[in-house]
Amino acid sequence: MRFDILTLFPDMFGGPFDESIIRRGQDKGLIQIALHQIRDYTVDRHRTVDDAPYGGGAGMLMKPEPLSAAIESVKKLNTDATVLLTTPQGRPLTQKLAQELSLKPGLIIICGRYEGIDERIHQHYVDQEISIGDYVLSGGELAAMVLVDSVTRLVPGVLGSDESAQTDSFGDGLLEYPQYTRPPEFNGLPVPAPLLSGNHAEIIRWRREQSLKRTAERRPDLLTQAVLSDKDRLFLKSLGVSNVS
Ligand code: 9D3
Repeated sequence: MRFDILTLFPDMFGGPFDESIIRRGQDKGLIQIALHQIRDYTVDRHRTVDDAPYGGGAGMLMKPEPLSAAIESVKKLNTDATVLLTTPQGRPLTQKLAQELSLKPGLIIICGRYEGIDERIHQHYVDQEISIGDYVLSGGELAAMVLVDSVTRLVPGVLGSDESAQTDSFGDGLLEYPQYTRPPEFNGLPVPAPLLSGNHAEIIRWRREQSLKRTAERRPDLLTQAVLSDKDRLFLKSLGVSNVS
């Protein structure tokens, strides 16, 4: 998978992309990431990338010509790529969307800045607009990094077999159970007895119940979509939870 990222702040990407799984994906040749400074595609003396909105209002917009030139140029390097724009108005990023994007031949990601970009860039070039959640960021760069990270881990071969087994745990749509390592008592807190019992069936049951309890407490919205058994529903009912799938 090739990622081309168009941004006014390419230096922001150094840390996250030079470490850990994204680093490994690049080293293995499974992903390629190229950063492009949008300002390099200006032709005026002041290298202007922003302008005031027609109709007035606070703030500035990214002007269309440098973005257009940057996109046209990068499309030649990443043929058949899907063009994404990070924006608060976009489709919320979920594991399902990351899965879909991981199947694309390539991605071009435009990082929004200021109050947004000229609407004609959306119309001409953008295939999908993506948000990473309902909170306000200062620009699209951090969102682009989150997107690259979530997609990279799904590219076959990037994760080791140990790590990729973990990706499945999103599978039933429940939160993870609590986990413990040694020592058996820490700061007066014991490891729950079922985990020390050596009884595999008891461990499995305890973990499942903890997942269900946590999900009911913290993310009740997930229970309407979760894959549940009759036994799961019975346990949830014993907790007083009934609005489930
Ligand atoms: C006048 C309203 N503006 C400021 C509150 C709207 C606005 C414009 C640009 C708010 C944030 C931004 C910059 N954010 C992004 O570019 C962005 C973003 C986000 O803020 N939250 C979640 N996902 C994303 S993806 C890109």
